[in-house]
Amino acid sequence: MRYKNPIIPGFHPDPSICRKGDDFYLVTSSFEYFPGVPIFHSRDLINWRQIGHCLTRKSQLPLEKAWASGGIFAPTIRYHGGKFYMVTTNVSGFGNFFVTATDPAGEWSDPVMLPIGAIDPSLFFDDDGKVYLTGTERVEGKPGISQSEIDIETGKQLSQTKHIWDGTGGRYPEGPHLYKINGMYYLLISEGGTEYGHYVTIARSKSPWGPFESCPHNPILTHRDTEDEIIQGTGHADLIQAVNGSWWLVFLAYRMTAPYFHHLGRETFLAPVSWDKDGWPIIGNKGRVSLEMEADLLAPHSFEKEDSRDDFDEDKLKLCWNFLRNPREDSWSLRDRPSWLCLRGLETSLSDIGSPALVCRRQQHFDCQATSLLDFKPTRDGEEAGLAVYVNDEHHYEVALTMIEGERCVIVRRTVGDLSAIVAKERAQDKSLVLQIRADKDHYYLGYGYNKDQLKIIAKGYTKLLAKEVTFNGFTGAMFALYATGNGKPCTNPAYFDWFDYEYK
Ligand code: 6LW
Repeated sequence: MRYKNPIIPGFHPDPSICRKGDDFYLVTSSFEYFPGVPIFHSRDLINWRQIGHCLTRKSQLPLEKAWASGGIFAPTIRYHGGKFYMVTTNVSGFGNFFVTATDPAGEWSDPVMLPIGAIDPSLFFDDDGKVYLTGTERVEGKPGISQSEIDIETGKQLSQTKHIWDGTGGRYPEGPHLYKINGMYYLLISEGGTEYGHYVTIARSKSPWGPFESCPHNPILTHRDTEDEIIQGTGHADLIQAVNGSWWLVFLAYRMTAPYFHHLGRETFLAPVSWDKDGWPIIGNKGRVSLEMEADLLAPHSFEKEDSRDDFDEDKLKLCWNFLRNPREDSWSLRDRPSWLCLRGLETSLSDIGSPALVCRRQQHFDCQATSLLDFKPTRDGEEAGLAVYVNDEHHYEVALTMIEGERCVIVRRTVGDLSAIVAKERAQDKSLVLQIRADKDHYYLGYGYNKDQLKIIAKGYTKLLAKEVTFNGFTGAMFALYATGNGKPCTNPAYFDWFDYEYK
């Protein structure tokens, strides 16, 4: 049977997966966004539904100091002894820690701190009760994969941190996971860096400490040096075995819109795994994957399709919504005007590193459109509310209602690096506005109107100017954002959004 990749589209990098009975759970990294570490559930590895976040409290996820693409790097999720464990790194906060839960939908525990300086931490629970913490850290000056034994109740190290493998010679050996398969310890990592040179390698040993013997057909997965292949950057993988004994690999990759640009971020992909006669894994089509793949799939288990429209009728935000860093609780409300989202613009703007009055959701499709109805009465120049496609503080396009020289206007502003300009401006009537950003592979089209059926585009911009290749080492991807700002001073009036539509082809 055939299935489509990515299995979780849009900015969902660094996937890690575990299984409890017939249920699979998968987490991804979330960087400067709050809540952190979204968690998904599936019964067939193809259909996934978000069930929550692992980090929902500021005490678990302080992001005040998070730069663009700082915050939460790669997580690992494991299930052992009736408990779920999620371990990760807050590179802009308190470093490495894990949280636990009996219900993966949460709430998750307070952080248990880990005294290591790594990124990409992973946990392995051995049959003898020992627990190993594996990560990416220089040990005795050697870059590569590090490991120590820990007390899983306290996080305390029970051994020195040792260097256990540095891969096959690629730069940045990272993203390690240890497994025990048929009595052998397998160590899966990525090398080459999370760009076009990314690749997955594996090694094995009779001991969890090594020495590790490298797989003779490493790299087991890569798209480096491929031509005419829109899937690029394959790496950062995690192995999982289903109840029926079949093996699978989840990993990150990205889809280019054209050589060599991608703006949706690194997405979660799936490949079937077979094993050769010597007990080494073969991934997908001999280390290659595609947008449509053939596999002996598990029994299908689909979920009800999410509504494209959010009417903000509930007393809490849907799981798809995120804040930038830790939100000021007085900057947003679902109670101020029932069935409307209220955003109270702060001095913080979209081009500041901070937490503006903003909620955002991932753009998950090349061809899609985001639409929202706004009721806002700016009373001072600089007060602004609108709809943006946002990658970071230096890369965003927005269509917004503002006041300029005392006049109520609709504008489109485009910010790319150190260039920022209002590229369209029209007088606005004193009534609610419908704002829309439509996207195809190459452009965003920004427009407005006074009812959804009569919208007009007033500007457009290249998607590639919001691509990772332009945004300087961004680890995230395009987000559609509702926002309000006073651009240096708090707004006098709140902005109210009645509904938000995310539609795709
Ligand atoms: C992650 C590292 C990587 O921690 O990029 O692709 C870093 N892999 O393993 C951020 O996603």
